[in-house]
Amino acid sequence: MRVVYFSADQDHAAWIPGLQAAMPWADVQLWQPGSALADYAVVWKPPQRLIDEQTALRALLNTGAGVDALLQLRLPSTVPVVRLDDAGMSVQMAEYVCHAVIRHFREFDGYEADMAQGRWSYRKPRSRVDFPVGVLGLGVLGERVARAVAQFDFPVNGWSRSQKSIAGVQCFKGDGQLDAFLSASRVLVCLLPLTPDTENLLNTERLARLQPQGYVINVARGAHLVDADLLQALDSGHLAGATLDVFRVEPLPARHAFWQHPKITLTPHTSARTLRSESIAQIAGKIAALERGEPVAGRVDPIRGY
Ligand code: NDP
Ligand code: OXD
Repeated sequence: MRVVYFSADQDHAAWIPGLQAAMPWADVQLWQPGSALADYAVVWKPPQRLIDEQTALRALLNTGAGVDALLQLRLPSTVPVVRLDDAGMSVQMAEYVCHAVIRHFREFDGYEADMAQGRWSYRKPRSRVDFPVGVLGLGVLGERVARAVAQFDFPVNGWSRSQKSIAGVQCFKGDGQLDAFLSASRVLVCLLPLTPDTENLLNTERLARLQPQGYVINVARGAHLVDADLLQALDSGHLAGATLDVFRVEPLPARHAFWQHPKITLTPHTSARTLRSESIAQIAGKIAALERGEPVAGRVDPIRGY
């Protein structure tokens, strides 16, 4: 069996030996224009040329959870697309989001600023019932995040396409319940896949539905959020702040207004990293299962876009 690997930004010198060791039965090669036909392609943001040339693929395996970049390409409808599911990312997301929620709720950013000025001062304790957290997307990552936040006794809401039932989380579903979900939430966490239905979802109208002094945490994709609408909601005082890990253009352009905004905390798309050894083990397991004709988790539905 032949497997080709290509990534726009991962270190192929580490991935290829790792994939080869996990699949001793396969010949794993870096994809280059003109590479021999393979049975499987393991990819992150591949060029259209890889898809066009590799006409014998039995599956495309995405080395990330989000498939928005891959689904931009013209893909043959007969080749299944399989994404990473979890592979060590959900615990990282839970850490990141809990950290951002607690930092805001406990005003640790304010304490850091005070202490840096040599000021020893206390803030009035706030009540967590006044900080309901809404998680957009209750999939592999969103559900883990919602459960983790609920462990700190915050009221937690979740929104997904299909109805969910998660202990400690009030679950809303579909477009018809989005407004009710937003008005029940003060802190909003985005963990949706980027699809035509979710692009630009976080606009002026939706942000205005959040409770006053709302807070936005975007860890999904930059294009879920309308940048100018977030800035306006922050500057009008309706929103108290935002923590952003993902951006429409990455790296975030040097002149972007987010860099200097006093109410915005930035990180460089690092909330949940692809962990190489976990991901390779999962991908090798999925290829073996596909070869045996068994179903695999993380199979993407190209019509719904995730
Ligand atoms: P999943 O596919 O497991 O979950 C997606 C969730 O979103 C599901 O609950 C789904 O609903 C819901 N959803 C999708 N479309 C809609 C819609 N139109 N209306 C309402 N709900 C919708 O994905 P993951 O949890 O694994 O990953 C989520 C995203 O996180 C990825 O797509 C990626 O963009 C991002 N990500 C970011 C990383 C980072 O470092 N910043 C790292 C990894 C991922 P239902 O359950 O009903 O289908
Ligand atoms: C992913 C990501 O989708 O890293 O896995 O953003």
